[in-house]
Amino acid sequence: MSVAPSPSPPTADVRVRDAALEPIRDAALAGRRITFEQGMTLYRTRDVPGLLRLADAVRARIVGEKAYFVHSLRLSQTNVCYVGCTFCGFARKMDEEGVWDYDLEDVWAYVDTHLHPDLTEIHIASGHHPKRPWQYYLDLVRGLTERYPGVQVKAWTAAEIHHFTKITRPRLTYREVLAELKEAGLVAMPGGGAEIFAEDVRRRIARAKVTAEGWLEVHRTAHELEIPTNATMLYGHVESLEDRLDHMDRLRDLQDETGGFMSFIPLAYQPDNNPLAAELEAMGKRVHTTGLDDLRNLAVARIYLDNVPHIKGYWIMITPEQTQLSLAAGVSDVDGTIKDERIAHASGAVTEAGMTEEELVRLIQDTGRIAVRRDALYNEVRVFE
Ligand code: V47
Repeated sequence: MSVAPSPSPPTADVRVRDAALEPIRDAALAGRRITFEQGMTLYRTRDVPGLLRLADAVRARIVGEKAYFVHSLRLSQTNVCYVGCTFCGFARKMDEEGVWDYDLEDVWAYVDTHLHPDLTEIHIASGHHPKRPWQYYLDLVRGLTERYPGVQVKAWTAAEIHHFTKITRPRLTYREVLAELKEAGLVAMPGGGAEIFAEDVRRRIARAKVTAEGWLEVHRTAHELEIPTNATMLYGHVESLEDRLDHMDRLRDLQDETGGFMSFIPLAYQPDNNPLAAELEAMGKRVHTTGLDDLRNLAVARIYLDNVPHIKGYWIMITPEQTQLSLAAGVSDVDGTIKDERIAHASGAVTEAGMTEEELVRLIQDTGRIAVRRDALYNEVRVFE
């Protein structure tokens, strides 16, 4: 399957001051692949303006001048989770204070509260619940699909798909779980749970989560079943720049095989109320990502991931202001209205939990780009001229 948009004509002449960027620029603008070493050169260059200009030109070559958003609702039907990732401030044990766990009727009531005529996508993000049976998840997807026609269900990370295989008896495979979810109405999968693939870092921050190979295998299987997906990368904690590029490299390889990734979303680590934050603080190292690192990271992703259609600036984690700047650094998607984000906010995100469509359109249009409301599969719903 392929979800690539049609490319616009190559962009001419991008000035760079760092001579090491010149061969990378020439390759990237001609649509030739850059190497791992060249990717590291992008991360290490002091010519950040040159890097951002190049990423912007690559974005123009791959996507054109449209910038996308979705009218979406985030649904976290529970925060019960027994995985124990150290970067997470969202998860609670079943008897802990602050826990919630919606029955299906609670889910319908929640969606009814947030329903809007333009709502296009419900993006479900939750935890690994030890007691909910497999049937609950199927009923949830089927119920949302039947009750809210025209609303697409984008649900569950590869980590949760892995969890579902463990709660089924007899144990279902990734393919069987995904096929049943698709049959119930699932149209796409979000990119969470990827964290960082590098094994030493993954062991340190997400020891009990699906492995890197497992995460990639779930997405490979989803793509084979024609379920398009996204991919994320959690950065700004204990990973190295090599770890970040290694992460993108594994995604680029899988995308060569399947073509099923729609977008790549770097997730800036939110360092409040989670065990990793306390660990880093004890080492005198607790820091938020800097605006410069956020932009550099998005720019490297745009140039390195030459086969992924969109790079997403996630305003919830990097702020709307920084997301607006990121539109000049390779970004072609700003996620969506969201309305009720809980995961990043549990770890101290300083943004609102949602934005209006008008705010998102203005955020895009003020940069001179064309705002487009899309659906979960990047079909255009409305172009704002
Ligand atoms: O899987 C958890 C991450 C993810 C923290 O596919 C954290 O369109 C930063 O996957 N700091 C959920 N990140 C969000 C997610 C996502 C977001 C936007 C768009 C899409 C998409 C997917 O958030 C989790 C985990 O990787 N996360 N805690 C934290 N403290």
